[in-house]
Formats: sequence, structure tokens, C-alpha cells
Amino acid sequence: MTERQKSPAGQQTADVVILGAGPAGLTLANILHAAGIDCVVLERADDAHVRTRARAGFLAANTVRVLERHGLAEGLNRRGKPHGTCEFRTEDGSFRLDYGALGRRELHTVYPQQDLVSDLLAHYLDAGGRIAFETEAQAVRDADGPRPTVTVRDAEGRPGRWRARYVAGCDGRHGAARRSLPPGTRRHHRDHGVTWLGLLAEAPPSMDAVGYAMHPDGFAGHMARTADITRYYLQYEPGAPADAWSEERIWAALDRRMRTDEHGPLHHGRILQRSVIHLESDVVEQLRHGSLLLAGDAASLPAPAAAKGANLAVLEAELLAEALVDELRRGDSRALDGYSPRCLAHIWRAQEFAHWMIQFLHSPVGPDEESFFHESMRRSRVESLRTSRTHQDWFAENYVGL
Ligand code: RFL
Repeated sequence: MTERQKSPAGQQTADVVILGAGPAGLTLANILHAAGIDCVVLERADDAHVRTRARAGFLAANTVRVLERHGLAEGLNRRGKPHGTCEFRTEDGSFRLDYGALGRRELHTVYPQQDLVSDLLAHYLDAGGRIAFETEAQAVRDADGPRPTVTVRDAEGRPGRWRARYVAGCDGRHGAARRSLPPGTRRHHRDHGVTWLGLLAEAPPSMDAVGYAMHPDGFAGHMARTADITRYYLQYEPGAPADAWSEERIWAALDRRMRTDEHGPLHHGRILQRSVIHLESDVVEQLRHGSLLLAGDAASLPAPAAAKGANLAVLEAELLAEALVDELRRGDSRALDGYSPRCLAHIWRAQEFAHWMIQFLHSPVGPDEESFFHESMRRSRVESLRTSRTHQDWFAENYVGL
């Protein structure tokens, strides 16, 4: 069945049932399918939604290496842009870090997530991979036994059921895999108390660096996506809806916080997409529950301040694919047994760095003694990063690394 059509009701089988066609699920599906493992991807959304959902853009060097190893990097090598500079703008002046020449001397590749997902999907379908769109997983059952099942509903609400040997939960933070975890599962959660308005603007990038502006009004960020599209972030009023600010107010805030009077203008353009992002982090521990294994945002959500989520998703997908191939081809379960601790080491490193970035980029709210103390520490940290080569090497290693 090379099904781009909906899955029929009734029970079907695959050795590995993968929930979710994001970076995690599609990387995993491609590697498993190429290794001859019988797998299927179940995706709640339709084909067009999956191919056009704009999110990440900064891919780490390790992500590119993983995709290259499995013949999945053709599009990003052709159309992605290497990137290795960031610029910090503060009330004490601005400075740039050529992070691509610091630390491990690794670069990001700027490549929109929807293009990566489209490439992965095309590659998988061309190779004869199975995917069922508009098929929402409801629950994973019997994960503590050898034959777990996934209950599903199609777009018309018709129920169905997939029987598997392993289920890979790559369906994000609100997916069925997380909902199906046993009650005692630990979830570590942190609310960073900061809200961003995430914007995609129909405007060329205004600088050749990732721009981070720390301003008394709040944080603003600039990230290139393509020659015509730029992602911006604005620290935003918690609880305000995404449409609370007019486009004029958004551009005025970006101009003020990015200090365009000192550093030159931003290219303005139509706002194509806006979303409210409350900065939260969480980690599920462990990532394996019997025959249910989690990867990507289903396993951990690093707050997007450090651009780690899609990169962790690809790293975990490769580890999981290799472990499942060992288990299903050779009956060797050692890598599967070690999957959760291996991933958690990377996840906690990413969480720690995202936490550091959040503290670095945002002033505490409120004028009390403690916030003055925290603000003074933050400014000292900025000064250390501006002046210390050791600090810069540490930053570069963590900013691009995993
Ligand atoms: P995804 O991409 O969310 O895909 C999950 C898929 O599962 C489907 N699904 C279901 N399917 C079947 N049954 C169900 N019950 C289902 N429930 C959900 C969904 O429709 C979807 O297709 O998860 P995955 O694969 O784990 O990938 C994670 C990344 O998408 C995410 O971490 C990144 O986008 C985070 N992130 C960034 N990460 C980076 O590495 N670099 C970046 O530059 C970067 N920028 C960003 C980001 C996230 C952002 N948002 C969403 C806050 C910028 C933004 C604005």
C-alpha cells in the first residue's frame, strides 16, 4: 500500500507504527524503510498542511551530517544557506560573534522546516514508503506487551486500529503517544515566564546575522529564512492574543527594540503568520515504555530560544532507527535498551543551553531588589560573552552543537 489516501477502517499491521510526519517521524520512516523494516506513518493532518507548516529554520551541523549519512540531504545541500554569525544589540552597544569560527567551528544551515519535511516526505514516498494522512492516533494500547496497538480515527471519524511490534511516538507534545504513557511517568516542566510573538514577514532579511536585541521594552529577534522571508520574535504581553497588535505597532516595536536609529533600517513587509509562543520546557523521562518509544517534541520540548527542537528530533530519530534495525533484523536489543539514556544526555544539554539563552536575552520583570540583582548579573554575562574568548567558544559549541 503506497497510500497517500486515507487508511480504511479496520485492523492493519506494520512492524513499526510511527505517529506523526514531522522531522522526527519522517527521518525515522526513511531510515527504517531503506533498511527494509516494515513501517507506516500515521499523520493527523493532510498532505498540504504537513508540507507547508513553517516552524524551524536553523539546522545544526549534526543534523546535516545525519541527513547526509542517509541520503536525505540533497535539498538542503542545494538550497540551504550556511550561517555562522550572530549580533547582539544592547543599551551598552552591539557586538557580533562569528560563531562558525569559534568553538568546534560548526555552522548552521538555514533551511525552512517545511522544505525539509517536504524533502523527507518526497523521498519516503518515492521509495515506496507507507503513510496514512488524515489519520489521527487516539491512543497506544498494550505498550507493555509484545503486540501494542494504535487506535485511530480518519477524517470522517471512522475508527481503525493498527497492530505493531513497536510504536514510535513522534506526534509532538500534544500527541497520542504522550497521552498513552503510564500514569507514573515523570514529566519535568518549566515555565520560563516569558511570552514571544513569533512572526513570519514577507521581507528580505535586514542583516547577515541572527539578531538578538535586548531592550528595556523587551527582547526582539531577527532570523533569516529565505531571500524574501524573515522570522522575527517580539517579547509580548503574556495572555494577549496573537492579533492584539496591528502590523504598524509590530514594526514600530521591532524598529525600536532592534535600535534601527543606530544600526540601520529593517525591511518591512506583510506579516504572513503570527503565533504566540509561551516559553516552556519539558522533558519526559524515560523515553521508552515497553514497545512505545518517544522522539522529537513528544520526548522533550526545549523552549525555542535556542533552536534545538528540530535538531534533537533528527538526532533522536537516527538513534531510534538504528536501535530498531538492530532489534528487528538481528534480535540485538542493546541499543534499544540504551535509547532513552542516550537521548536524555543530549536533551538535558539542549535544555540547559536554552535556559541559559532565556536568562541571557530577557530582563526580569518588576523593579524590586531581586530583579535589579538579576538584571546586573545578566548585563555582566553579556559583557563576559563580548570580551572573553573562552566564553565565546563555549557559546559557539552549545549554540550549534547538541
Ligand atoms: P512536529 O514537527 O510537531 O510533528 C509532529 C507531527 O505529528 C502530527 N500529530 C499527529 N499525528 C497522528 N496522530 C496524532 N494524534 C497526532 N498529533 C500530532 C502533527 O500533525 C505533526 O505533523 O514534531 P517533531 O517531528 O518532533 O519535530 C519537532 C520540531 O517541529 C520542533 O521542535 C521545532 O520546530 C522547534 N523549533 C526549532 N527547532 C530547531 O531545531 N531550530 C529552529 O530554528 C527552530 N525554530 C521552532 C522554531 C519551533 C517554533 N514554534 C513551533 C514555537 C521556531 C518556532 C516558531
